[in-house]
Amino acid sequence: MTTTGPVPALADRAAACADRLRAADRVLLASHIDADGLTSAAIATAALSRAGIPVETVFKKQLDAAEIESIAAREYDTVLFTDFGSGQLDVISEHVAAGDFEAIIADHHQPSDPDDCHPDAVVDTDGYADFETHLNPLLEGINGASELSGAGAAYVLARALSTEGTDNRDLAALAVVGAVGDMQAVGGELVGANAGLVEEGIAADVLEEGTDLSLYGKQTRPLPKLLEYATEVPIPGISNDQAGATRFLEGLGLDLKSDDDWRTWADLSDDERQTVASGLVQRAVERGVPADKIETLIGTTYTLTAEPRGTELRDASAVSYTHL
Ligand SMILES: [Mn+2]
Repeated sequence: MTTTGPVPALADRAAACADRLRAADRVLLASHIDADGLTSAAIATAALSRAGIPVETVFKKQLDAAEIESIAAREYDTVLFTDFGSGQLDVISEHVAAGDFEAIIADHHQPSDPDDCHPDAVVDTDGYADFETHLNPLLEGINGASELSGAGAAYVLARALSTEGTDNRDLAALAVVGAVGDMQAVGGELVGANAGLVEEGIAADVLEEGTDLSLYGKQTRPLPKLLEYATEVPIPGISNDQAGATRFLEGLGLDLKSDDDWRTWADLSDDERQTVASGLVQRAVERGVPADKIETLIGTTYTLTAEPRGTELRDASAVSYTHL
């Protein structure tokens, strides 16, 4: 099966990494313990397991010489680093040159200076340390802070690990969670290579992109609380004002409860959401909230459609901030 993958510029690197992993009896996966690193590991372990490659995962707060030494002591022949590793190529290259393990790296951080690395293990790519199984957007002119995260790099690798049984496109939802968690959304929206991942997730039916209020807690918070606690764009008479938020919603003619339960944003019909969004924008304008602030009230949302309705697991930003 030949495919250029979701990020064509990284296709050759992804293929080299996938070939090396397929040749391994077992793989030790080391990943960063933050939202992007955890989703990176979830993507990589899923793809490796589906490809029939045994994998064990370890998480590290930071990857320093002592941590890399402890990884080498595990006596795995093949180590996959996700969401870190590029910036530690100086240390990793020493271990590779000593024959401690073969390294595969899927990362988006700035690689080490080649002069600091073991010359037998790395080459120089535009002043960055590099080698064959190094999957990093920066080495191909893609911005690693806004266009592809660690989870995105892991997803590109996962797509290259596709088997007869699966193309791994369902993992795009996790890649989007990682990118959002890595604060890569530009003006509330994923751009560049990240946008390609969103498209793959939509095509695989695991992701929906929409325009919506960009408030936290839309799936679970009672409506008055949703508005009361939404303080990133303070709206006079609503933000930090429970009675004011309730009065505002009642003034729009909404039913705030269904039976005895508070309704959430997720419970509203499209028409009701439109009513609330318009009402909020109108109130903000009337009370003199600056236009550039008001714009941020409405943003692009990424919904994980495979997750149950009414849980924060459906909302990519909520998953990043609360569950990881
Ligand atoms: Mn990251």
